[in-house]
Amino acid sequence: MAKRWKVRPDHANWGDFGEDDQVGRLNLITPERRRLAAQEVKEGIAFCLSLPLDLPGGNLLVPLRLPPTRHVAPRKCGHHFVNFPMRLENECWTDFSCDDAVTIYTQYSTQWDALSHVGQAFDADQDGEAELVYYNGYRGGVDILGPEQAGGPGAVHLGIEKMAETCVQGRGVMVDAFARYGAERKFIGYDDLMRIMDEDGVEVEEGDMFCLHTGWTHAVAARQGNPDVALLHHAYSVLDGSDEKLLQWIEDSGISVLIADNFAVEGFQQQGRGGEGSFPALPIHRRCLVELGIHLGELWHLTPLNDWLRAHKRSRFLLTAPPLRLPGSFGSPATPVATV
Ligand code: UVW
Repeated sequence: MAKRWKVRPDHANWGDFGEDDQVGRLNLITPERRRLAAQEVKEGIAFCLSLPLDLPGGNLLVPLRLPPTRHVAPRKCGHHFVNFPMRLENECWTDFSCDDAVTIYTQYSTQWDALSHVGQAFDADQDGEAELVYYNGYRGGVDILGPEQAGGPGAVHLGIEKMAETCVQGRGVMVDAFARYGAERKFIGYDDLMRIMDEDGVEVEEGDMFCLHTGWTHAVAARQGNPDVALLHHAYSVLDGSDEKLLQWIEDSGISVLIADNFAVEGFQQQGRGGEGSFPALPIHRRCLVELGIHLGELWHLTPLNDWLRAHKRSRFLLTAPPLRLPGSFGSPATPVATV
């Protein structure tokens, strides 16, 4: 089979984990690193890092993403499949049961972005024209299929199930931006991040699962399903993807995944560096998902864990956070568990 790419983007690690790799930096969570992560379990206290999946509520965050809807199976023997009397021919059992089906927009609430979530235009085959490429040179229209294509829509490669198969368990490290910036809409660059980490004595090592606590998700949850645009789009901190030093740190630090308790991890860019006409809206998405194979976790509920860690002068914990093993999906809800 012909190689998928001849040249890779400047910062890409394509091929470094194998020509056909589909999990990127998750390869850095080795058995030895997982063993070290388990040593962070000292009290045996566990935290659920997911919102209820019907939050934020409404669709003001991303109009196309809707809250979950529940359906029940068609009636059977005159009954809905809720409080359904289980029968054996004419004999009546004493059991009743309930089944349901749920339509979930995979990125509506606490979630992982799959490596198939974002691609970029790049001339990887050097034919003079940019094509749509994803991590490791996988292609839009070939590996990532649209609804009009046979077998689509879905990811033939880079689907979220590949992430699930790694189990997604390792050492989490918390950085608390909320303690510095509160509800201020702050674009956090490299210098800001390093200052927080220095002052709080946070160390990040290769393979660590990096978590940024901003307080946004906690504030959204407090609105009980009715958050407004001011909160959703104009409050609390986000990473600043226009800061090349921050992008370089993400690359050099060796973090395995990047997680935040906000929407999109980073703020949308309104203009290109140097005033270019076209530029990425979400440069961290590009560096992480496309170039380096770093999955992004978004809308996680980190505040209770963050507060516990801060009170106990700790920043590290065991994190277990598989997505659904849902073949071909571009993202997945998650119910991550942190154990301290
Ligand atoms: C977008 O798709 C804009 O970002 P996210 O990764 O938040 O889903």
